[in-house]
Amino acid sequence: MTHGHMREAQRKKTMDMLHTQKDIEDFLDDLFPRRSIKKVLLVNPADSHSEMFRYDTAKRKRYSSYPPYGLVVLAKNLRDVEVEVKICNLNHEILKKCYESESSENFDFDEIWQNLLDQDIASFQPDFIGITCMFSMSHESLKRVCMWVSNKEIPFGVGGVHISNNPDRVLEDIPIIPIAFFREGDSVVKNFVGAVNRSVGIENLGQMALNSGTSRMHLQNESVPDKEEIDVIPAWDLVDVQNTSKYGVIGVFQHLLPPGTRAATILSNRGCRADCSFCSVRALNGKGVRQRSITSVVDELELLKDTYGVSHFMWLDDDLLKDGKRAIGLFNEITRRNLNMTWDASNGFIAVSCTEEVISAAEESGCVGLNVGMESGNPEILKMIRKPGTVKNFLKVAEILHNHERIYSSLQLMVGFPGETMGMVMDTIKVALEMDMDWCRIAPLQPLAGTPIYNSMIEQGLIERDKEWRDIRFACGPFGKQVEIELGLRLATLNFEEAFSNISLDVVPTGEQITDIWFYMNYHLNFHRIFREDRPLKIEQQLMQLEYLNDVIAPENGFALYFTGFLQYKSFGKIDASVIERLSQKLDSSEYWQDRFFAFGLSCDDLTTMEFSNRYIPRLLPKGYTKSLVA
Ligand code: B12
Ligand code: SF4
Repeated sequence: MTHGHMREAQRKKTMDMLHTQKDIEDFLDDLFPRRSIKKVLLVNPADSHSEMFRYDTAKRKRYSSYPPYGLVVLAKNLRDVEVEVKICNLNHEILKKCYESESSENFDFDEIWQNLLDQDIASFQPDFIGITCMFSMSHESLKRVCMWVSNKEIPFGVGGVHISNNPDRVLEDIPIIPIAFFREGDSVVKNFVGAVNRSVGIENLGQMALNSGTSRMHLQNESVPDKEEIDVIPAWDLVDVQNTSKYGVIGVFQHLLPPGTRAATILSNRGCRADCSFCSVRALNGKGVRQRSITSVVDELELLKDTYGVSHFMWLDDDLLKDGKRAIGLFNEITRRNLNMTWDASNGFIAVSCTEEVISAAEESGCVGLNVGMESGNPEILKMIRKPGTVKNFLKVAEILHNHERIYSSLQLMVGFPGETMGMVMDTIKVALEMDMDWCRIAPLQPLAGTPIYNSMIEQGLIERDKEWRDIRFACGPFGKQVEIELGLRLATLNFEEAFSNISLDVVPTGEQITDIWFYMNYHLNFHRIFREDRPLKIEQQLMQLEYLNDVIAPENGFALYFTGFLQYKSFGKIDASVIERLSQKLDSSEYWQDRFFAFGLSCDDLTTMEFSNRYIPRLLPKGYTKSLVA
């Protein structure tokens, strides 16, 4: 039997365990001999583990530092049933300690989180510990926290997107987890505490697995929180919201915010009307959208502003614009209450809902940045992935956004869908160039467990199910593969020009070619287009974006330095010597960047001669591509 087959057999054995109400009672009796939960400690593990965490990256505040929104929501629900709650945000504390440390020698990642967790457990004496995990990439961090907590003889459980998407695999790899909760936990935790405390019948338990190590009971009841249940203001007093954004990044529009801006997040709607085949939102939130009342949302913003001094927020919503009238009502209410906050929609808007009326109201209410989800410019791919919107819609939205220059508008793209040929990718590049948005956020497809595309790719043998968690890395972001390539920690194509120009239009690119195609798209859609930018406000925004890339997001990126130089030349007629010096050092010390600069016809000398000879003609095209790339 192969390893994979053994796991499959184990999965079947544990999943199918039949149980009676008495089995559940016995399980709870064993775990909670006093049958009492009065205090719950909620834990947010660090996003990464010690070997993945890079001190320098954290020091320049590049990692994400979000308030643990899921936990503040759960805390509010637990308080409603008289449970005392404490939140231990290990991700935040690690970033804070790194920021405060004088050097990496005085910084011990594991010691920091273990001590903090121990202190909270000792001082709070919880009856139950709930641990969250959002990303598969954070599995190892979750595992280490679970192992640590399992020595404390306090019952614990885990929940969140990662666990919901991979229930059995998580329990197989961390069998000491007694309880795994799935999907939205709002009502689930209340029923769970009630069942343990014998104030709620155990027949109400659901969305969880009770795991004894040798057997597992899956409790199937669903209690999706309804409109009233989501209409709550989370327990913000339990987290250090004043300082969260001080140590890291919230959203993708930080470059637009004045230094020191206090930022937070807010969730208004649950779920999404669409069902894109690569997205795991439906698996977590079910079908459709549940909308929170406008009053409750704006009350929460007022609280964040007045009590915690937050002046910028990011919507966590997957489909904020589901109902255009409501969205306009929401934005107008923010304007009417004169909150004087800015906001961004880093998580993206659905293109068809971005009408002139909606975008005007958004801008008026403080929107400074938004993403539009497009993913592909090829109609066949759009249909296959079930993306809402057509090429015509996308072009129309771009036209609307061009009338709102104050909003920095970006486009979300993906590459590497099954069956997607190089020719289809070129369609995406063409449409994106025509849309001429301020930035494109391009992600190679990462099939996520629990999504339709993941299942179909497993069936087609395109991916393996049992990949080790440790090997799971998303392509982009601070822990992503691309950063490692640019830092020289991962292998890269040696001769980019040769490799790229040999990709024919009718082939479906390999994984390695996708990395090069991503690079090509990033150059053309984000950097080369800057040569054509003439609008003064946009030049100002792009300079802020590039400087933020140079200092925080990607100091390893040669293009960001080159185009900072170009925009300085365009704005002021001269270029800072420090920019030229940094670029020259980078090119001298990196064969990778020398090769890429050569491939795109760029040179550090362009910044001293101030002649940008490759300004109009993109030098590199895939094999057989005869159309013009310039829009
Ligand atoms: C904000 C966000 C981010 C933020 C980080 C947020 C953070 N650390 O808090 C940032 C920008 C960093 C981010 C990045 C990415 N993200 Co993201 N992100 C989200 C988003 C939009 C909102 C998360 C959120 O706060 N939701 C609201 C709260 C209330 O929900 P929640 O935390 O899930 O909590 C509820 C339940 O899960 C449950 N629960 C949670 N914990 C616990 C614990 C217990 C004990 C119990 C009982 C219950 C419970 O109860 C809560 C209340 O109902 C979600 C989509 C979504 N709507 O969830 C995607 C999502 C989580 N992201 C996703 C993806 C794909 C990514 C990226 C790969 C994108 C990219 N291409 O780069 C990267 C990867 C980041 C990395 N580490 O490498 C995927 C899933 C990822 C996965 N399965 O691994 C999601 C689901 C979106 C999607 N399109 O499919 N993301
Ligand atoms: S529109 Fe966005 S959130 Fe909705 S299903 Fe598609 S990718 Fe997911």
